[in-house]
Amino acid sequence: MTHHAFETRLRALQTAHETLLARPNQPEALGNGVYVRHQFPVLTAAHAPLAWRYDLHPETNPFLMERLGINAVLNAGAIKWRGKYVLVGRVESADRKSFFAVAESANGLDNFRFWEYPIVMPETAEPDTNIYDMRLTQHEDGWIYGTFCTERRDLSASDADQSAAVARCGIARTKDLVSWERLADLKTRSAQQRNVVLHPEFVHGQYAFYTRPQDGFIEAGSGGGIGFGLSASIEHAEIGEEVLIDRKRYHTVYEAKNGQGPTPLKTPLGWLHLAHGVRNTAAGLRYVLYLFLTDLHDLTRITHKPSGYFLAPEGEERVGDVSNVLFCNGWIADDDGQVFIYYASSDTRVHVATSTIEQLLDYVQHTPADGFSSRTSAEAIVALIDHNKAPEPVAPVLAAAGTLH
Ligand code: M1P
Repeated sequence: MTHHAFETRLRALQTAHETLLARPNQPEALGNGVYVRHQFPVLTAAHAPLAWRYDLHPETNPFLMERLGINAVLNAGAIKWRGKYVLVGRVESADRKSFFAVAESANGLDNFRFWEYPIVMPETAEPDTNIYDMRLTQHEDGWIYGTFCTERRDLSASDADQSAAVARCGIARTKDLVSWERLADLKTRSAQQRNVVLHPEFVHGQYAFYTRPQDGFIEAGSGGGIGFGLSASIEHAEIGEEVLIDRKRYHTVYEAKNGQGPTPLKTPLGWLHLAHGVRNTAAGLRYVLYLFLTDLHDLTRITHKPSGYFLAPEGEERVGDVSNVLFCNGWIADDDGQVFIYYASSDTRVHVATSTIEQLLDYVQHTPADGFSSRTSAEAIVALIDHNKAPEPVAPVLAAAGTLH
């Protein structure tokens, strides 16, 4: 390639990249009144800076070819930080390994730009093979914590089995999102853990964790659902007793397994949780997102849980490396009540949907709970039809169907 051709190709790459990053992200037209999706993903593999992927020197890369491919950007933790909307994305290289990288935007909707360098996470004495899905918690102790999955090969597996893995919860903390202090992995009685989230406040003077005990790497098995436990130490976090707060259940959207999403949001009515629920289908696992509310003082008590999903894969969200998946481990609530929900689709890209605390609380309070049968689903619709027929509806909509878990 001539010097001129190299320069022309470089300018074209830079223009395409800048056009992608700078494109405005419009809200969808109508929505469902609960949240508003936005037109474009906020982070994709193509958002990765050119300097991460290309050797930009004509002498060492005469064809200006991509040297290090990025496969996907997904499952991002989120935090409002120094006035910016900040995501810690799971960036997956072409070699399948994930790492974390910070991207920020001024408005939370578009123009997300990665910081110059990705995070090189310090390790424990037992090196990680793969790390992913960071939840960010601004804890009242003054630190920002990242809890994430650390995956290592299952050393008890035979040589023939190169897929067997052990998932544990890694913990790191920071004050600036640049320099991270790695702490010991969380210890629990479960063989494996994924989707572990640190609660932002002390509970009975201890650190509180949402957990997801599981028997195997993929199957939650007897793990049962989203758990909760306390640890006196964060440097050597260890949970003795795990209480199950949200169980998987037959013929629901969280029949096969579920997992806590981001750090719950404190509201006047309770702690608002976003979680993912998984069920099996002939086409494989389907991951959707759902909401529930727990008591402000008893964090193990669910007070409201709408039936079914809150957000499910739609349109292009349905297709990707692991199709039919929505996953969310980051949301941001602004002081004015605006909520930015950063969800990933099909393990490939990150999107944003916006709502408000007021709308989300209305949704969790007034959507009927699951009656766990076809009959109760039909009855909930009949109650709504009858309510809509009344000339002057005065009773709260759907009150007849009940809202308590
Ligand atoms: O592939 C879908 C998701 O699968 C896992 O989630 P869970 O532990 O609930 O099954 C995670 O690996 C997650 O990263 C991934 O998006």
